[in-house]
Amino acid sequence: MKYKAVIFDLDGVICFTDEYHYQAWKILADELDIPFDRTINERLRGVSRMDSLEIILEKYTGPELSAGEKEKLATKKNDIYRKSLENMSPSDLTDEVRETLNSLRDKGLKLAIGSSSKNTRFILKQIGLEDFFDAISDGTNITRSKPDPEVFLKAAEFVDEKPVDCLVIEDAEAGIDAAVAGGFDGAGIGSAAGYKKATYRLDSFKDILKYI
Ligand code: B16
Ligand code: MG
Repeated sequence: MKYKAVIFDLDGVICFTDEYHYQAWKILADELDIPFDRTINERLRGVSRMDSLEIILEKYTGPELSAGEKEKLATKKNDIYRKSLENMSPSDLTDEVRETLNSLRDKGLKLAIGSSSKNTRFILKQIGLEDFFDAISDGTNITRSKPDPEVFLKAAEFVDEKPVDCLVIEDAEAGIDAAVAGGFDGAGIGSAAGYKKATYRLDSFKDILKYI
């Protein structure tokens, strides 16, 4: 096999919480009279909560916001988002993802999560994968957001493998950039499928099996 471990991004790869992120940011943006649409939302993929807020505030024209007010806005968005997550269940995991993960495990690969989200463990619990992965690197153990490679470097360290022996699966261009910056091969899926910096293009999750 070409790799010893696979590091999965979470939102947009294992499950689809991206729509919930969009809906929650949209409520906040509307309240602040900020133009916000799905094109701007694409820029938030893989980006941390506070960095996402800064992107949304680029079009804000109201009175200047203090750091504390920005924290409050981010918390408000997260409260709305968490309410949506409460409705998630193991049925939000597709058969294709479940079967592919099991095949990769059967082949002896180490499997890890590399997500910017501070809600990672809650989401994994909701979809019934809380005990599945060998390691979880997420927004709670990093100080720099993708495209910085920190989250993936930590994931590789947690499974005790070198970046060159790990394949990163990502739906965000910022995530593929992070993989490249860390010395990982990166497979792009969804929004990152056609990204030129990706080592592989995944038209479907099960395509991972072609490249390991
Ligand atoms: P949270 P990923 C990312 O997850 C999302 O793509 C991004 O939209 C979000 O802002 C970020 O997590 C932080 O999420 O607010 O839950 O900490 O794609 O890296 O799994
Ligand atoms: Mg993602």
